[in-house]
Amino acid sequence: MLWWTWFVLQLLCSTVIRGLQHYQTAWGHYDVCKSQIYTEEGLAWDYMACQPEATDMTKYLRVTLDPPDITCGDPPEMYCALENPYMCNNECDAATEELAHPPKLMFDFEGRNPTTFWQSSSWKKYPKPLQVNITLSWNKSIELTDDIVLTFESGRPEQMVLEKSLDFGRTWTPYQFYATDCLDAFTMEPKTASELTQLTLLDIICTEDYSRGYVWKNDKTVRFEIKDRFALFAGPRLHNMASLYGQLDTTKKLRDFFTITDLRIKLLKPATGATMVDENNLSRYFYAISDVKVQGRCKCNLHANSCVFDKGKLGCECEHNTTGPDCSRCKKHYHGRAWSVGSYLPIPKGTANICIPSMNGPVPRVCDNAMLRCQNGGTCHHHQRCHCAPGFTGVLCERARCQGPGECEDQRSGQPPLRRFFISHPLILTVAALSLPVVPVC
Ligand SMILES: [Ca+2]
Repeated sequence: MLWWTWFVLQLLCSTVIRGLQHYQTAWGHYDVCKSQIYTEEGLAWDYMACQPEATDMTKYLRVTLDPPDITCGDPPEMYCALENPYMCNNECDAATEELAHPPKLMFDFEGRNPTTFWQSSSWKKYPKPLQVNITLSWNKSIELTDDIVLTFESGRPEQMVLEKSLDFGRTWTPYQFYATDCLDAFTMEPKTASELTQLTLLDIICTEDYSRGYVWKNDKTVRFEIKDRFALFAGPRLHNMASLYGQLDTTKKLRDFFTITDLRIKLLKPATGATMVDENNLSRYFYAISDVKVQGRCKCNLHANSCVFDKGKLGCECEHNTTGPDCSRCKKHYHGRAWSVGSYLPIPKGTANICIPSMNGPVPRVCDNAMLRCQNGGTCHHHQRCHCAPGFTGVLCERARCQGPGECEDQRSGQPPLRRFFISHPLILTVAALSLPVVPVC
């Protein structure tokens, strides 16, 4: 009988834990930076790690082309189809709106028919290479959350490189190489993103998957596979984001891999279709891109849940007493401890790692009875210091005063339990409700 009870309890316990794990997978939105809670000392703030929602980042970029006059239409030019050199009805004229193909048409609303696209001038100077750099700048660190997708209106390039910068375009590193023949173009063995493992995730590969324009002329996209890389930690359908967040938390290299300030698309060789370039009809060879997708979010170091675009610049709306475009430092008078990035762990709220008031600032606003309350029965004195109740210490009286080994535990056990009632976060209410029956069983 005892054995049977033990078995049932174990079963119940593991079911509940599995249930909680299932719920946890749906958590981790990190969309709330703080919520008001009711403690025995009154209303106070509970702080959580938070980040802005992922969105279409192409709305906020600046595009530059190199060479700057590479866009077609000045002077007007007629283009022929790659597949049919006698079909030459593609006219580009920069002075006529309907016939112009400026760079902004890579980022306009999709779904128009016919599609709108940027187009380069043709390969008139063959055999001199036709090369174009397209640089996308955000002037702000952003974190990629989905695949980068380029859709070509022309054939996909035979050779190209996608590069990234983390320092506003001062230095560049490759993200991925693309070629019809990786060995020939870049002396690299061809690979695909699906061959990557947790150990090789940060490897820079050359892929032939997106360059076979002639054979696969209906496939017009070139990708940089962010989700395949996420899936190496979070599982094929990204159901275990907790695992990914755990990795991002502990591995700065991994976090930096998905963070950019700029992207550069280096178009090195246009689609030529056949093996030999037809020198008598070079207007068949050019680049044209109809759409660029970049999904991501502002990097705010888990200290902001919104990011605003003001006067042409993105900036985090920092919480947790932090400041700066990325919330990467403590604001004035809040240097009571070193700034620290927020943490995704523990799921689901993470750890806010807020900046706390300075001990010796010129105007040390330690407590204000609203956002910054003295804890554990302490009282705020002229906004400048907390008078702590006996047995407590710290800027906000947040710590038990310990004089010798074991004394803290005695003091804490002597205090009534600190009960917290979460009142402004329905998710946490759910968590609390789910957690309650678990404790006595497990
Ligand atoms: Ca377009």
